[in-house]
Amino acid sequence: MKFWVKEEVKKALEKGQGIVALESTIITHGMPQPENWETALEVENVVREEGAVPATIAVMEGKVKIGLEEAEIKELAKFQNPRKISRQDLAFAVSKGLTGGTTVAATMLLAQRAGIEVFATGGIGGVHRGAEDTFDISADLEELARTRVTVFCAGVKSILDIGKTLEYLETRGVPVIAYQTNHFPAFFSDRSGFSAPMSLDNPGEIASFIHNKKELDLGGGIVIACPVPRGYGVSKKEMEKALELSLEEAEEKGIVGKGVTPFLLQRMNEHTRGNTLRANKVLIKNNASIAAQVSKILD
Ligand code: PSU
Ligand code: MN
Repeated sequence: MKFWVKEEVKKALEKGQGIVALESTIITHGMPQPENWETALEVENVVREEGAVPATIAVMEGKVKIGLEEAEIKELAKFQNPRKISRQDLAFAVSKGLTGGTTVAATMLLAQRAGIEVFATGGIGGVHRGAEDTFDISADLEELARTRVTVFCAGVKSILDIGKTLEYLETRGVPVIAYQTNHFPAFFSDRSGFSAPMSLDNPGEIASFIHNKKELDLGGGIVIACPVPRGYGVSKKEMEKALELSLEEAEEKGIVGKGVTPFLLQRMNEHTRGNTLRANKVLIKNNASIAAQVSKILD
């Protein structure tokens, strides 16, 4: 058996309770220790406090896990050289008995397989700056085009090309909805300078949007972009300085492919003396809370 569904999640699926899928690359590659497991457990608690059931998804020794126990979250967080598992890597990780965090793309497709419709994360991947040369476009975007899961995030980080990411999502027909604002958020900051194509104001409106999209048989996912709570963002000036330095370092070190996002996240945190990590912790909990509220009222 390669596919394990945690008992608590199985029961919630049977009873039709609200369930929120959570990704695990943020644990293995997105945050340092001990914040990675502390935050993962806090996010699960936020979902529970809202009356829904969390399902952190990962691959442990080649087993696909839909829902991790607390001890497994800690084990994953402390694992030496975990894999970053996107759609491309999934069959390989299972075949080789590997352990790793699933990206937004892999978590979405596994959530759908398990019957979970709602998923919360910090930020999704997107079109990287300079993609016209590198072709570095996250598999998250293609997954959003093909997999019916609603992803709650805080937008996309300005380490990416936000304009091109929004264009790509439009081309692939993925609805992008900003929550309680017309501004498309930029992860660490509540505004990216781009406006969102659509905006919705409360969990009920989101649930009804999901319902109508299903009725229309449109397929594919939905992005719900929730701005980082007021007072917890990182100022544009601080961000841009840190980003410029981090991008230069990535180029000097020849970081490419899967390594780019984790490297930039780590360096930005160092350059901002922990401010980006602090924002990250707050925004992911906010996204999880909104996702949980919606998961409970889906029909
Ligand atoms: N954004 C973050 N933190 C993260 C990621 C994105 O703020 O940890 C992770 C997510 O798991 C996302 C992945 O799916 O990075 C995208 O990686 P890539 O760009 O290599 O597709
Ligand atoms: Mn990439």
